[in-house]
Amino acid sequence: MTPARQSPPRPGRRNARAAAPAAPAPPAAPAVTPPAPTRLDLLRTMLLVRHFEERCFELYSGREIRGFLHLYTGEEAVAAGVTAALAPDDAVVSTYRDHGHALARGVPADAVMAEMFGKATGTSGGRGGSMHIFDVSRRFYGGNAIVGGGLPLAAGLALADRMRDTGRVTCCFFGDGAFAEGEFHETANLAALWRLPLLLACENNLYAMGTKLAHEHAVTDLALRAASYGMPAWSVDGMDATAVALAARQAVDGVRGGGGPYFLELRTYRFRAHSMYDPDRYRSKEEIARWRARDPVTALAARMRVDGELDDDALKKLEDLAAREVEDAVEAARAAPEEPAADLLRHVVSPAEEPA
Ligand SMILES: Cc1ncc(C[n+]2csc(CCOP(=O)(O)OP(=O)(O)O)c2C)c(N)n1
Ligand SMILES: [Mg+2]
Repeated sequence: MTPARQSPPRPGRRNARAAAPAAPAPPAAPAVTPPAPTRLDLLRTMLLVRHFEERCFELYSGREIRGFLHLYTGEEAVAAGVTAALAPDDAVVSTYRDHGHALARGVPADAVMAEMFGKATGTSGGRGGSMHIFDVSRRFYGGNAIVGGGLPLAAGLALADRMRDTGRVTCCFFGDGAFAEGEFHETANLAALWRLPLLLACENNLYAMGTKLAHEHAVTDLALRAASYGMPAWSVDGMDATAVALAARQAVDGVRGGGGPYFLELRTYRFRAHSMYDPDRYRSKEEIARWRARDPVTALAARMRVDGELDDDALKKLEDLAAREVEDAVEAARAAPEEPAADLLRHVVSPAEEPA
């Protein structure tokens, strides 16, 4: 059932006292969905994310990366498949588990790694760290430490695009835990009511920190519940990159075509603990092993082998390339400068208030 189209509110009168920064101009031509990715494209992206994440695990253990760290290992097919359906002009809003989304979106590994190290060359100048990867040039609007916090931001981006008729789509990643938050339900309702160009990409990895899906949700079929807001909603095997890419493409086409929001429940699993602080005592070794046996990277490589698209040598070359890119990023991050103390107040107070 599709709700009647309602008009979004008109922007209010501008507050004369607050000199708002000029909004970036909308694109000259409407955004167009890119061609479908090849399996090789998907594999390359997943390998880069896998190597990046596993290297971060080591660097954190060696105390070179500090602060919070939430790894994406096991969920790579989701980031690779969903971002492949997006045009460069589309927007992405992420979570605190954001490195995989950023890398798949094309944010350079160098800039992401430098952010992990807190260096000035990082995507947020080293001020954000792991949870705050941000790159406006790729319309990658973060990284957000608040569970569900990206959802209303994504609705705002989508509303702006709808009002300007740009043809652009905003994709918002969030978890099964965020689905339980008010932000999700308010965003879903308004997005459906206003027919916003929004793709809601729910990464259902079965846990919100140590809380199992069934301990948090009275009805665990998330697509069924999302559909009740009046939007197409599908459950997809999030361990299968080609299945994710296909579903994402269909959903993005539907959104771009003016169909309002679409919801994808991507059924996946994180192989590592919630964060580096989590002793991971709420899951059995057998459960983790069962999911690891469905590793999305090995699964895709195996299917490509069977179809004669990949052999051991080619896979080794791809692995080496991904490892090299990550290692170069680590070396560059180690050598990069920290922000000088003199810049401490930059972005904290308005330039007029900054001490000379
Ligand atoms: C509003 C809010 N409540 C609680 C937290 C603490 N917290 C951090 S991560 C998390 C679990 C979120 O799980 P989910 O949305 O499923 O994402 P996942 O970590 O599984 O990717 C919680 C409760 C927070 N950061 N923000
Ligand atoms: Mg979760």
